[in-house]
Amino acid sequence: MEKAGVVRALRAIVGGPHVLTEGDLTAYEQDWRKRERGHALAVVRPANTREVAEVVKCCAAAGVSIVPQGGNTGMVVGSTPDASGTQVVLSLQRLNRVRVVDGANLTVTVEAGCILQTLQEACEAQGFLFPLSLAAEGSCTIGGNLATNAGGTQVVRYGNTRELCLGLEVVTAQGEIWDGLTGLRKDNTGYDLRHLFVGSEGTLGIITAATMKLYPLPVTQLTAFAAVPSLDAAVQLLGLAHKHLNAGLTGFEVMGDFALGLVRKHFPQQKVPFEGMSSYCVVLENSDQESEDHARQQLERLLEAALEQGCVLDAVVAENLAQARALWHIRESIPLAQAQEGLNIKHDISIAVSRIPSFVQEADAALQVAFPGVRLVNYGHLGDGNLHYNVQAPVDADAEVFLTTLEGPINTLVYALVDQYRGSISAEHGIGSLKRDKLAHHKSPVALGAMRAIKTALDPHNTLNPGRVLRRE
Ligand code: FAD
Ligand code: 2HG
Ligand code: ZN
Repeated sequence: MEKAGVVRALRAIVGGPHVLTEGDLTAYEQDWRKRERGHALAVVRPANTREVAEVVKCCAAAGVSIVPQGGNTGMVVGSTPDASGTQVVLSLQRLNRVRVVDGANLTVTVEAGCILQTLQEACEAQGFLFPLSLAAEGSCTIGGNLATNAGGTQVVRYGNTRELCLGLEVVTAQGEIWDGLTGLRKDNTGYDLRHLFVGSEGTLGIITAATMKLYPLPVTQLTAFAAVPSLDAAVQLLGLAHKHLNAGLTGFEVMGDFALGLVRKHFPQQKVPFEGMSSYCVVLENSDQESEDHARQQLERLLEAALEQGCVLDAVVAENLAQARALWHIRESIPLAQAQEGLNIKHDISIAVSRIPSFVQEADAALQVAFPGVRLVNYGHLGDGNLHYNVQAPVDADAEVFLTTLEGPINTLVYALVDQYRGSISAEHGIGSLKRDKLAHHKSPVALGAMRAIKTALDPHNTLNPGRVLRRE
């Protein structure tokens, strides 16, 4: 079918106004990091699961490939079309209802295009916590979170999106609908399809709804911001925090001094504590079901022990919610400050927590020898062993030229070291197209073979997000 025929057929399914072919489509065609700008045959915005299934059938019959898209906040160029003008962007934005908050079973069933923050607020309004939290929560969608198995800042206590997911509704590459929304916590009836679709980045099926776990709202949440003398000390502090706070430890983030310097530079209205005092700072959170006094006592005991052991130089504990938000806001502003500073190279890596300090020491030294002047923006979810070990061009270099010439060699150096440490080259952002060719080098042939077999079995005609995660065959 020629292009006009496909557009006509799609309009018949979702209605004319929801098939976009003209005007400014930047929000759908360019990735958040501005790494690539594609061109879509059309952007299609179905209203419900049935329409998604019809759109998929229509595209499959016409041999048109589909790029599923949620909030388009992904970090690895996975949700935008290629430059061919032949792919349909299937936006889930209109499937945005919270279907049911089921307090009796501590679950929420929600449609894929629901904005994460909207979901958090809907659950909170009914007295429940939906704990997934990331700086993009005002624009990313729960479907995108599931498709990337997003992490964020509460993983140390609640796990990543996969661990929060009890069931899915999915439209397959053939346009069939799989209803797996039972919400059961135990169901060992063969292969768990949910785990195939979570983290599959739109390559195996289109997630249209999900049933997720809920938790009771904590009685209180206290946030501390601490200057630590070294990364080693941050790891030592993490050990103490586990011991003193146990399940109360709901966040533990590390931030290098250069990363915090970018926040000071680009968001001068924010008050970032401890300037010039230390090479790293930590933000940590204690959630408690007892009382604010209890939580404060626990936190103070932890910080006293840490000061005594020399793994904290100084610390502040937020006095109220506004102060806590301001401290978290500093951490959450780092990716935005980095974007303001210019194009950069991201390494979203995970390594066993105890080995992170020696990894960073080796990587910092090797990068400065091989690429003098590079600026290292190191921060992340230390509680999960997940660093954003990012590289910014030297101060007077052209960032675009820097990336074109040095991204490959810099990635090779960093990822070789990640392999030596038996780490992962993608802790939470996924593979998309940016890391696809690296995956082929860093994943075992056995695992890659199994992944290809799964893709071929579920999507034999490569309709769904072709060329993402795995190379097109
Ligand atoms: P999109 O970007 O639209 O899509 C991401 C991938 O999922 C694409 O491959 C797309 O095809 C696929 N997809 C989207 N929706 C569906 C669906 N319904 N069915 C099937 N496939 C689908 N990530 C983290 O893990 N942790 C963080 O702390 C974090 N912080 C961030 C902070 C900022 C400021 C920004 C900009 C991003 C951050 N991210 C983080 C990355 C990003 O927000 C997450 O990957 C998020 O889960 C993507 O959701 P989205 O709705 O924007 O998905
Ligand atoms: C975060 O933790 C995000 O802030 C973004 O995962 C990381 O920009 C990055 O490198
Ligand atoms: Zn992150």
